[in-house]
Amino acid sequence: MFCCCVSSENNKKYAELDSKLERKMVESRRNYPGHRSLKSMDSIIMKFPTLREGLRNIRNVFESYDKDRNGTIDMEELKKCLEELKLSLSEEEVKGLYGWCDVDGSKGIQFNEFVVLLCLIYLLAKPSPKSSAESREMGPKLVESIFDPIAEVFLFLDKDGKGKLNKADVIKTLNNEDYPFERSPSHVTNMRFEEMDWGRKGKVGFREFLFAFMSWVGLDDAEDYMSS
Ligand SMILES: [Ca+2]
Ligand SMILES: [Ca+2]
Repeated sequence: MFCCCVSSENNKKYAELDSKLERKMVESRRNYPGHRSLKSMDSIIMKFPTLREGLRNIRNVFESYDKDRNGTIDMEELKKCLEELKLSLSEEEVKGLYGWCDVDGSKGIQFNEFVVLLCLIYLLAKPSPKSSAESREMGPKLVESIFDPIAEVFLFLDKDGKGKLNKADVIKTLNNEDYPFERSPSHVTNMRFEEMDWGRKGKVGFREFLFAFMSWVGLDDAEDYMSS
């Protein structure tokens, strides 16, 4: 019974984070004009090698903060990491995001969860582009260079601009006659959407999108963490 209360408390917290992120994605349309220059899935696939490179850099960050080398980042390790990357959120918020991104419930953050967590913290903690203009240290630049383009892909797919992806729009974009996504038949694009749509609600938030997008981009060492 105790467990039950804790999980409904968490569910409430996660629902709040979900709507916060949704609002953030709506607001972000102004901050990321780059999504308007994306024309097709092809123009997105062209970015995959750069994104893969960025993910490799984040993997190095992950490994350098996993001090006890157990393959996961715990709360203490995360705090140090956020300090150095100059990403600031309240402790409460970081805890909420930590649980929200620990999707396998292992109580530790593996690499793919870490990428999502870092990206959400970056988006939710990010001040307006103008006020952050003076801080261009290596850390923030590393996260910007990978997460800004990924946010643009999401905004490109979010055709109605409501902060969530809806099935009809995504399938239409992936099946664009001029640029079919990997020339996939429609059942494959359907599957692509379902990979993201965990709750089977026909709507996908940025967090679910990120997990799926990382596997689309692929990593050389993807098996290391996908199978673990
Ligand atoms: Ca660790
Ligand atoms: Ca985990």
